[in-house]
Formats: sequence, structure tokens, C-alpha cells
Amino acid sequence: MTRPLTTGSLAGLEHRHVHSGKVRELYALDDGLLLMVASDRISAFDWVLPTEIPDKGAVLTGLTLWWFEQLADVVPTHLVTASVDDYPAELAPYADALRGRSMLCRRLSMVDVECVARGYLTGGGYQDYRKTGKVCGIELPTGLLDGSRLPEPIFTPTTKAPVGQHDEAIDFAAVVTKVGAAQAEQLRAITLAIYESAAAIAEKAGILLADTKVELGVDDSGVLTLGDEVLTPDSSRFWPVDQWEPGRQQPSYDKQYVRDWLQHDSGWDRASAPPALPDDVVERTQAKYVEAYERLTGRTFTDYLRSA
Ligand code: Q0N
Repeated sequence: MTRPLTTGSLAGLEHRHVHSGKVRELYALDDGLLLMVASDRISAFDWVLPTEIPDKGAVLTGLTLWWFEQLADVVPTHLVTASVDDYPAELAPYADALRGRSMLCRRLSMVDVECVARGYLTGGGYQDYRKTGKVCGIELPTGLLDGSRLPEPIFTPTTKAPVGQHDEAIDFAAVVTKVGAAQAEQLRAITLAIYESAAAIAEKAGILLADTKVELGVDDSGVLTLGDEVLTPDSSRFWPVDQWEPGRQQPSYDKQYVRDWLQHDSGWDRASAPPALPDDVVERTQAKYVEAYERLTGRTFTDYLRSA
């Protein structure tokens, strides 16, 4: 098991810290390098919960690294190495805290658009479709249900909202206004190529990839490059294919025990800070993350930890 990330464990790196996400931390190092660290924090209903899921950061990092390998012929990535022993010397004191849950990356100039591809209709996309018949300006056939497969995958970009606010769906013309026609078309083509390649791989493992969000940036040579973590349960909707049933909200591969407990058993009102999760919910959720890793990759999580 990976050691939980405490505020203490990376305290000496505070001066390098540049960004705290809901569940990840970003550090800027010398020579255009970034260190991304995935915590074990989990969010639900827009809250970060007070209880961590052991190994979640390592599972998401391991999955991202595996997807980067699978996508090697589709898009270049920001990954430099995830082998802690090859990190810059100043990180040596933190090797044990970083092992398995971190990636050394190249700094990119990030594109100011969240790039989302959907092959199935749910969430905000489904709500917009119910109101307008469209998602991000794309007209869809009538009669689609929550969870329906789309006739073909679509590019559904959003704005990048600050933490605490919701990303807002925009149409392709708004992307053109933001980044120009040439880059907008590249963003759409790359995002759809990533989705199509990943959805085909996931489906063979019995997992539907309903949608996915990627972060793209431009490298020193002007090449659009895949950043952040990718195709994890935090950035994508994974549905077990055997439980897929359009016309209702699909069960989440990873967070269903957490959502069920928060909604039905905890007595929580969603307005105040959420309660701590019971041990059995933590354990079952941890097992789902590990199961997702193993089912998708066909590798054992134990082997990943050994290799990290
Ligand atoms: C970057 N974000 C938003 C960490 C990641 N390779 C890169 N170069 C420059 N900037 C970024 C990356 C990457 N990846 C990406 N912020 C900066 C994504 N965050 C969300 C929270 O955790």
C-alpha cells in the first residue's frame, strides 16, 4: 500500500508548490519540469470528502501511465518519467512519499479550453440536450435517454472554471474565437482520436467509456501535447457494460458506494461539510479503484507498485 500523503510529507517542497487541485498537487521545478502528485483525496457531489481512499492516487497515476503507453501513436504526452529514482536530486528526500503517485512532466503552455469527448449522453450533456436538443451546438437525434450511446462520439468543450465553479459548455465557434480555427480543429481531432482509441480498448475490458476530459498544451516546439492525468475515473465516466441500461443514471464504476452511502445512509444535507466515510465504504471503494486498474490494464496493481 502507498503511504498517505500528509501535509508533512512534502513540506520541504512548499517553495516549489504552484497549484492545489481538489485531489492533485503541482510543483514547478527547474528546467521547465513539473511534478504532479496525486493524493488519495476523493470528491463527491462537488465536495472533497474528509476521508481518503488508500492507494487512490497511485491507482490513478498507474492508470494514466498505462494509458500514455496505449496512446503513444495517437498523441505525444507531457510525461518525462515516473521512476522516482530518475527524478531531479532535490526530490530525493521525498522519494518514498512520491513513489507510485507522481509523474515528472514537461511544462506546456496549456490551452484555455477543457477538451471533452462523449460517446454516451449523460450529466450536463444530457441536461442540455433535454432543454435544447443540442450539446455544445451539436444537434442530436430526438428520443435519446440518459445513458444512450450517441450516433458517433462528439467534441463537447467547456470553459475552464476556477475551483469551486462549474465548467460551462461552449460551442465549437467559441473555441475558434478563443484559440483560432487551426488550433480549434486540432483540439477536436486529437480529443476525439483519444476518446475513440481509449473507448475501444476499455470496451474489450467490459468497461464503457461514456466520456472523458483531457488537458492539452503546446510544447516548446509548438506541438499539441497531452497533459495532466488521463482516462482515470476522476476525468472520465466508466460504466460496467453489464449494468448499462439507458433511461436511468448509470452506476459509477468507482464512486457508487460513496454516493449511495452519502445519499441514503449518512443523513448528510449536501449543504454543510460532508461526514467521514465508514471503514466498509472506504474498503469497498478502494477495491473498486484497484479493480478498475486491473481490469483495464490486465496487470496487477501489486506489480505496478513494485515497479514504481
Ligand atoms: C497544468 N493544470 C491544470 C494538477 C493539474 N504539463 C503542464 N504544463 C503546464 N501546466 C500544466 C501542465 C499539466 N498537466 C495543468 N495546471 C497546470 C490541471 N491541474 C489540476 C490540478 O492538479
